[in-house]
Amino acid sequence: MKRREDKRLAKKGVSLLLTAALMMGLTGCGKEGNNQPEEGTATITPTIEAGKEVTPEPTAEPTPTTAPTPTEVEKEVRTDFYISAIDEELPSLYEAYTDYFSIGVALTASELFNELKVDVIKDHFNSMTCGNEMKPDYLLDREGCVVAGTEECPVLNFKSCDGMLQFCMDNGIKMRGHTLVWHSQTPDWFFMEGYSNKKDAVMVSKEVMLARMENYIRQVMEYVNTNYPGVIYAWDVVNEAILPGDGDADGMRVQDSMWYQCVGPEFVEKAFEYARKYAEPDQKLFYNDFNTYEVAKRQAIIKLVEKIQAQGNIDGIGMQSHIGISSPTLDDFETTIRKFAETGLEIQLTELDVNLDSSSEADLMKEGTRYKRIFFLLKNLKDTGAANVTNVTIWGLTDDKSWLNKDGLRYPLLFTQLLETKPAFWGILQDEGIPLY
Ligand code: 9MR
Repeated sequence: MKRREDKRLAKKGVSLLLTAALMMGLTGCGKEGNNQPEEGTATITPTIEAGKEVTPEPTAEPTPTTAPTPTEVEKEVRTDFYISAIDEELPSLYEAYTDYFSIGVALTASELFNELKVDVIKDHFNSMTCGNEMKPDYLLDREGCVVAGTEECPVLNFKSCDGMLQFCMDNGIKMRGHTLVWHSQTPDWFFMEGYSNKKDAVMVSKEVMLARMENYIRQVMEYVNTNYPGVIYAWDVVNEAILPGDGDADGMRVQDSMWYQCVGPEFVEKAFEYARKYAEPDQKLFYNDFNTYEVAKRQAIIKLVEKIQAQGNIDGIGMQSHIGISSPTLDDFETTIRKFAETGLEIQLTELDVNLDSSSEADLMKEGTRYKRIFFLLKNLKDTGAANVTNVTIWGLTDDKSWLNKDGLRYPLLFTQLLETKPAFWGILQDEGIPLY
């Protein structure tokens, strides 16, 4: 604790010295401190134009005559973006957006054993998503299924996510339930007779699979809502079911989707029907997908959600938003949000991160700008009533833990491995030190 305090004071000292130096007009070693213009005279800054120095006409702007107060000094534009996030004086991300949307973070269960991380999580986030712990491959208990032998009702086990749900309940953090029905991270044996994992296993009928789906959704919702009432506010009911060009006329994912192959395209509608049946009335039901700014994909998603909307079983669209430093363009991003919003559904950015293949200072600043612009856009869309954005979730806490680090580090998040803030953090806060363009 003492070390933290020392570090904070040391940093503060450095930044005050720097700002004081700037206010005094010192750029080099600081001995020509007497270069303030005389009272009331205008400043004249020489500029270089086409290779020669040009002295502009004096402006009428008077020079401030009084010394800045300490408060003014502290308001100087930030230049140091790497601040220990354990510093209690940092502005809170979620508090900054209270009037707009909740701010979430995806975590793994083990991160909650790190007390320093827990402090940072509680300071900055009021929404959480389990990165993996609530997915079918974590909840489905194959041994239990085989022993119980109930073909239509799988056996589940919640030990993977109990701790995370409890943490949220204890700390007043809401959770996005991620994810009920997905082609990925769902074992093949879930679709087989006798829950067999053998090579020659036979797929169950559509009717049995729909019964398994309903019982799966029912049990997840009943367990979570009974044991952790009020924690989950949104469910990703179906994840990534659209993949135009995969063999379905409506752009559904076919080739690697056991759900499509076993049940047919209507598995999505059925999932939402069951989810509505068992969800608490205030829990919002979402369709969630990536690359939503691709035109064909966006169109297919809108067609799909409008059908479910007509049945009264969906409340929102989740834009995962695993994006690059310049792609998609902000225009494409905005167009998608606006088009999704035209359905009247809520919009959430459910898995935001920015894939960066370098950690150079310039690139980390560009990343800060990327985050700043996205949040600036979202605020604006909300302010103008163009879109009902209700949550933005960052897909991870510290850079070292990102799912993107497969072939090397990707620096996509808001905090370094040492829990220091990055320019991305200050970008979200719309800090003046981060350029908007
Ligand atoms: O973050 C998750 C990572 O730890 C897993 O290895 C991966 C496996 O599919 O899933 C990651 O989360 C995914 C999310 O559940 C759905 N959208 C894409 C995310 C990144 O792959």
